[in-house]
Amino acid sequence: MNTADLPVSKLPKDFLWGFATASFQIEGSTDVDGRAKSIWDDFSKQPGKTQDGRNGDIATDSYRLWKDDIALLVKYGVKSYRFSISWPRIIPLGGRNDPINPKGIEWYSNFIDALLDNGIIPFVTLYHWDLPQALHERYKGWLNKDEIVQDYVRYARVCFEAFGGRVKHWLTMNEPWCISVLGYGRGIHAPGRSSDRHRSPEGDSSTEPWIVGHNVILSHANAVKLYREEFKETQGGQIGITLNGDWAMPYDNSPKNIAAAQQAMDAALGWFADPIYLGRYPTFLKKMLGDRLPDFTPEELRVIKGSSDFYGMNTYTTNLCKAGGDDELQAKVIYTFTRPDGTQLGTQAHCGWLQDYPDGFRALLNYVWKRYRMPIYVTENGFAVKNENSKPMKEALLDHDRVQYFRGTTNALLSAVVEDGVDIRAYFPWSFVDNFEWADGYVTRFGVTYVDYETQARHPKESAKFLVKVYFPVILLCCFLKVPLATVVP
Ligand code: GBH
Repeated sequence: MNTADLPVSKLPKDFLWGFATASFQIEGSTDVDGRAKSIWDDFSKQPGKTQDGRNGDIATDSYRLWKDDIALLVKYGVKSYRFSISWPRIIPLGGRNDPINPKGIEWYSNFIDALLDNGIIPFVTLYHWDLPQALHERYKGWLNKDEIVQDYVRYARVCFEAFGGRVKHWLTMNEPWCISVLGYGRGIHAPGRSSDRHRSPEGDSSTEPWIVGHNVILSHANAVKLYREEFKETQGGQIGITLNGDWAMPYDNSPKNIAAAQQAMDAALGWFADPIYLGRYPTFLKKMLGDRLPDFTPEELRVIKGSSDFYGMNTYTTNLCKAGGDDELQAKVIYTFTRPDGTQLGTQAHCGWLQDYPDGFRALLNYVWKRYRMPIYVTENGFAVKNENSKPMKEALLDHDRVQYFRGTTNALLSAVVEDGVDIRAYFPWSFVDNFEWADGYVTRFGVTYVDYETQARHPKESAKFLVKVYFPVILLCCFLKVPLATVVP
């Protein structure tokens, strides 16, 4: 390509990059310093809920080893670090009239200070799935609109007051789709509600996911309203939400499969992005659910529309979509990785839902940019190498498939910026360290750093070296020179 023909787009000078984690997946120390239980503590201890029967009691021990974690981030030279705050450490019983735990505040306060002392910008998620158990017991948590919105907003207020002088990048929620569908539809995440009585004694998968999604949107939007009205002027930060969404590609060129792919986008990503950025639920979702999809009042819509300063994107893979099936939780679409000619879309990861397909990432970035016209922060993106867990550590450190994955995605990201003109402002690979992978327990590893769970020792994998030594510097250079990555690194 003639570089003179390229658009002038480049990454902004303050482009943020670093790695991402979440409190329950790394912290451990679940019963110290006044923390109370989250829904994941109990859920992960019920028989059969995690693949290896293990839980988050120790995880990567990051609550105790936080200084080591920061030292490693410094060694990696990251510009920013994305982590989440544990609600049950800040307000153990969760509610708006429940006491605040000074020890919880103190821990995150020290952590944030240490990041800043080392020149690392904190990028903070308020809610990455660890709801205080007390709120679930008291009133069924996210199912109860009148209670949860007020309790969440109060929790957000406590965090803005305690940390907002230092934290300038806030995410209200991580992946409302997972909260709703996996927690209240499939029942494979806490609190494990589902119509499937083999899985769950209670729940209704035909209504609860959409009630929960609705209440998560309202909680998010009201926390943003609070931030903008009472904190933004003095603290000057940005606040938004991050959505999971994988690229949905038609299985073939038939009109019904092209329509199926759009349905899949509407029902997964559009479910949350359309109300938040466009002010309405997608038509397809309304049609599929009828009055099982709650309505927003006009006042609520005024709070919701425009309630995110950016588009937070978590994305991992691409699905080929075929019309058919009656699974509403999957938009009545059948997903596959096998093309019509029998070949696979990409390299298979350790987990069934993930294959490596960088063109899909570029297509998704373009789709989101065209549809919502918001600056994009990629807050998660990563790969689990097949059988990495059962390899000896030395072999696991040579995570070739993950290196390939990041080679592809960083290249795709750069093409989206430089060639397509998409406005991308951050990139956070998931994850900084191997960690508690929810229903997979410790069987699936997503880290660029290997964690030896016997000793808790951290060992950088090839992918970490690759990202910090080769790709991130090169990406910045390419953006400066406005040339595609491939011209510099074949
Ligand atoms: C992220 O979600 C999470 O934010 C993060 O905490 C987690 O560690 C990371 O993924 C890696 O898994 O086959 O029905 O079980 C990513 C979005 C959406 C990916 C649901 C897995 C599985 C659907 N996830 N998907 S199912």
